[in-house]
Amino acid sequence: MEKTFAIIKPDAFAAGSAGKIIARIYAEGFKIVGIKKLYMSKVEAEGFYYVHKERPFFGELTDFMSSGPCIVMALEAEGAIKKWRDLMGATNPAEAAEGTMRKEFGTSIGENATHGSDAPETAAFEIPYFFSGLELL
Ligand code: 3AN
Repeated sequence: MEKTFAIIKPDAFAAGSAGKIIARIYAEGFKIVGIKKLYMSKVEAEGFYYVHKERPFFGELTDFMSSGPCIVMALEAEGAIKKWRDLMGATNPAEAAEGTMRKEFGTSIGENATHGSDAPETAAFEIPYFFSGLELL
């Protein structure tokens, strides 16, 4: 079994879409091994997205991620990383396939409803950034 890290971003949380997204996560066969609501600070968002710090949208991205509460999750399934990336859809909601979370709940490339780890090394950084071992029992 593989674990991945997921976020229901501030746009989707504020829109009241968290319940629908979580229902879909269960329907696709993931186990939710960690889940909590939090309101990231700018500094916490910068630390989470440090790999993007040289990108032109870093300021916009970290402002948005610290603009309101979100839900962070650790998801478990066979091939969880790819499975959740597939369910999320393309980064730009306009290019995301029908039935994906970003198509359904995202509004722009920045405000795209969900986040998911893109590789095992990323998940290995992202899960413990937000969860202690005790929270994943
Ligand atoms: P993904 O989340 O699909 O792996 P990345 O890693 O390219 O996408 O980008 C990380 C996050 O940065 C995206 N989820 C998105 O919210 C934001 N982002 C990416 N490209 C842009 C952009 N051109 N303008 C604003 N935000 C962006």
